[in-house]
Amino acid sequence: MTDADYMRRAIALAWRSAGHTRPNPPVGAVVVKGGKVIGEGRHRRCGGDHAETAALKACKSSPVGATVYVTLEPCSKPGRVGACCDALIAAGVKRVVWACADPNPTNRGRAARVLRKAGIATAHGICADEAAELIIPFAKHVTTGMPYVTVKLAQSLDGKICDNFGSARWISSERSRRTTGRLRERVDAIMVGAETVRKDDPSLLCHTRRNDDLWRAVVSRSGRLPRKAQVFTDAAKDRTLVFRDAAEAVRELGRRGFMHVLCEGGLGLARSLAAAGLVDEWITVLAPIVIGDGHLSDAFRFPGEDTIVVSASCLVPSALCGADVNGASCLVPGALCEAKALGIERKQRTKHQAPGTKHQVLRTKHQAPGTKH
Ligand code: AOF
Ligand code: ZN
Repeated sequence: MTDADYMRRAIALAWRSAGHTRPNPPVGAVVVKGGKVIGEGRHRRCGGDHAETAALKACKSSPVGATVYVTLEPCSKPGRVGACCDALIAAGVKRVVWACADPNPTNRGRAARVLRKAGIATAHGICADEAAELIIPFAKHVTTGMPYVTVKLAQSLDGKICDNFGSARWISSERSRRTTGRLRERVDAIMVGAETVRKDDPSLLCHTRRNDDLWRAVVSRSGRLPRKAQVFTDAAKDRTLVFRDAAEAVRELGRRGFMHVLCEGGLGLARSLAAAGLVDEWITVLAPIVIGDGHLSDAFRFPGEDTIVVSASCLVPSALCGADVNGASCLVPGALCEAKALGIERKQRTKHQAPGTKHQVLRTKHQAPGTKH
């Protein structure tokens, strides 16, 4: 077993906490001695033990002289709980290995100095990219106070947005539903527009996670919403918030410590978020059907007119990518991008060509860094 093998174990542990730790990061740790794992742990919720402390407490034998693998740079300043560097020093470990630096300015870049001063060997950067994926929402929130916003919308091959759950249900496959369900597992709140609540009355909960910390946010300009809707009457009704304005909703969720917000429709809400520059990640569920009602449709048209969706699979955890077989839908990860950055001239567009269609993107001279087609 190598350092990377143990670190991957710690990363896997940390993923189990994703969606449950706000405003703290999901973190995992493994304690190894004599080539054996003697303890492992993860940060389960804010206010609870940090991963290192949980792993040290779980040790089956003495951690003196052990190596500790942790997905994030250990904290060195006490917060709600004591500093992990102090706990590691007190436990008598010999070496501490972490994957990526803590983006929190309070702790960032301090652990190596603190631990080395206490005679503990350190190493970092092991599986750094994989571990950084874990904390993308935390990193944004802790540095800006704003949540990381993922928009997920379903569309047909002819770019017809299927922005209500009723129609999305018949176009998306079992597998794509499972994959997007996995997305609900790791977010802090799910946001929808009022129309979605009126038309589809979704629960917006997740069947494969503990839902006691998953919130729902409904954006309704009028505030007129059906009082009998599931989000206002089910067991989780105390975790439903109503906002009048999309941008204000995102800001307020950030203030309340929400790190990752998933917008699941409708198109109007997605447009408002895009117009306010608040979309960090865009996932299209592409259903292998043509709805075709005579219009070339709206899937690629966004506020400002020069904003389009580009596919960029590097922007989302690789676990979320993947195409279905046998005619089922696939997920197309992407982001919003200025058309100009792709070298697309607006005047090139004809009436019958939606901006950002594959055809046009392929003709462009300059591609945005990191985009894949
Ligand atoms: C770690 N291991 O498991 C976590 C860390 O308020 P506190 O005391 O919980 O501290 C929160 C900060 O500690 C958080 O912003 C981040 O910098 C770090 N979180 N650090 O070494 C952990 N959860
Ligand atoms: Zn800590």
